[in-house]
Amino acid sequence: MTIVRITIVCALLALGALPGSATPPHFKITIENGSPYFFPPAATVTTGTPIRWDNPTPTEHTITHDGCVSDGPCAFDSGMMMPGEDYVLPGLPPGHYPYHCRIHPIMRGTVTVSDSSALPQI
Ligand SMILES: [Cu+2]
Repeated sequence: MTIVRITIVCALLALGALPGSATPPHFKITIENGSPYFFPPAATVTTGTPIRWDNPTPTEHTITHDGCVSDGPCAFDSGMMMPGEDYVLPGLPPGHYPYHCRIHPIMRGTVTVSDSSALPQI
């Protein structure tokens, strides 16, 4: 019985480690202590691609769409991201999304989402 359980766990781990066709891989953006603060600062993804921001810095940050603090609409706002945390945004509709950090307004980046049929798959 134990061997069966171990086999199942190993199979599940193997499946989890492999990129699945149903779940597109994350596009990763890393928060940095210095300029440009978000790397890459200008990200281009296709619709349906989740975007993940990692915060390896020792500071709290937010990932806030500019629309959330101007006339809107507000497409996304991570809330407070503590050091070591990440924020995953599911796929966005096509568009241009400038964003910033509420705590450090000098931190700015953009996400451009293109129709997946218009760009070749990476
Ligand atoms: Cu910040």
